Parts: sequence; structure tokens; C-alpha cells
Amino acid sequence: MQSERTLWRSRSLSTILITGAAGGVGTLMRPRLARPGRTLRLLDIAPLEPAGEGEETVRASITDLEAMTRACDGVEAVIHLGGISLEAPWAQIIDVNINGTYTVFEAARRAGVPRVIFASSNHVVGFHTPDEFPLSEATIPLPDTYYGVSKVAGEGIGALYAKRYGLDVISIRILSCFPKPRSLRMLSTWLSPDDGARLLEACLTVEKPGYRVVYGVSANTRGGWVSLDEARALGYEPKDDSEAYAAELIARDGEPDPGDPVFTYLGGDFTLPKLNAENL
Ligand code: 15L
Repeated sequence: MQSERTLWRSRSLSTILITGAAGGVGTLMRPRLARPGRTLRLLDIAPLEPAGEGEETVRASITDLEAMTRACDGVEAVIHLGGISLEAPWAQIIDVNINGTYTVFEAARRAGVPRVIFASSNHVVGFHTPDEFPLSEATIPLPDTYYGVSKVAGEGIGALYAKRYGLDVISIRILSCFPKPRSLRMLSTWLSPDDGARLLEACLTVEKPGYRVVYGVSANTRGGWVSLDEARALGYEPKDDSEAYAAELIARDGEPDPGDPVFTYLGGDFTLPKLNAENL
């Protein structure tokens, strides 16, 4: 007889709602999370590519509680990627990222969805310095932007819904998820799309995680900025390494200079004065 653990792991999780599915990470994850017997319900306020086999599309705002509750109907897990992914004026951050994330969790609760995976960010802890590396789940938040503050709030909302209502909630502090590293910093912070999908699959299938905070990053030779222990405890094993792109990036940008302000803090250029309030 299969144990409960094996049964949970072998399930395809028949319907998964992905918010922000038209965005950068959503677009990368869409083909990678497809499985036989699984429906990906892809939600975005922006236009989505037409639904293929095993897909449904929903045009809605993550701030619309009624629409979100309908979108959560029959869903076994929500992957919440939606929201503004860069620094923006406070009013926009409050509306889309903070109110939107509250709305996603509340819709999930109302519809009886048992699990929410929240795309948090390294910018929750962006003002930590290299002498503190590797940062862990226990590192205190030092957000570097209003955007980072919204991810702290999102983690808090997730913790509330996990503890008060019993949802399984995993906040992933994603470092840099792009098809390939775009900068010298990303040689340390890259999360390859395939590793991103591996991490999400681990978050979807691990048995009864309760509330967790993990970092999302590949096995980069120049990494070590954040702990992978928390993600590994969920069953994630990264396979990719940004080193494959190092020569190309160094030929373009030169050797990484530890004195470059971009390396002063984990958050890189999100910590620079160009993102001070007067410039937004
Ligand atoms: C993030 O949270 C952003 O959404 C993304 O655009 C990248 O800038 C990333 O962090 C990063 O730190 O590289």
C-alpha cells in the first residue's frame, strides 16, 4: 500500500491557478509546469497566449476578490506570481502588491484551496551585506524598496493565513529568474527557469509543509549568498549553474569588482539612490 506521502507526491495536482501568468516568470513556468492530467489555470490582467491543451486562461485583476474567488474554484494550489515586479510609487505598490496579495489569500481561503505558493523576493532582505552571507530564513527583513516592503507584507499575509486558517503556504524569496544571467551580479543570484520549475514542483508536492520561507536560486559556482537548506528540505535539488555564462558576461562587463556599489548589498541596484522616493 502506498504511504500518504507517496500518494501526495504522485498526484498530478489536477488544477493549479497561476497568477501573473503572462509575466516574465509566469511565461517561463507555463510550459515547465505542464503535466498529463494537470490543468494550469492561467490568470493575468494582461493578455495571455491562447490556452493550449491542459490550460485555461482567465483575464482578471488580483485585486478583484469576487473574480479571484471564482478563479480559485476547484483549485488544489495557487502559485501567486502576480503583481508589480520592480520598484514603483507607494500607491501602486499598496494597491497591486499588498492589497492584491491579501485578495489572493482571502480568495484561496474562501474557495477552500489548501496551498498557496507566494513569489517573494530577495528584496525582502536586500539591505543585508556580504559579511552576513549566506542569509537564511531567519534573517530579519531589511527591504530595499517599496517593492521589497510589499514582499515582506506578502510573507506576513501568508504566515497569517497559514497559522490562522491552516493553509500550507510557502514564500519563495526568488533571486533572479531569467532565461540566462543578465549581469555580473546574476552570476551569483541566477535562478534558471528549469530550477525555478523544479523548486515550484517541490513546493507543490511536498507533504504538509505548513508555513515555510525558502530562497530560490540555482547551484551557482559564485553563489553562497543565501542558504539552500530550506529549499532542499522541501525536496528541491538545483541542477543549473550560471558559470556556463561567466566568460560571456566577463568579456562584456569585465571582472566583477567587489567595490562596485551593486555588490554592497544583496539587493544590488535596487539599493541604489536612483530608486529614492524623489526619483519615482
Ligand atoms: C526581483 O524581485 C525582481 O522582480 C526581478 O526583476 C529582478 O530584478 C530580481 O529581483 C533580482 O534581484 O535580480
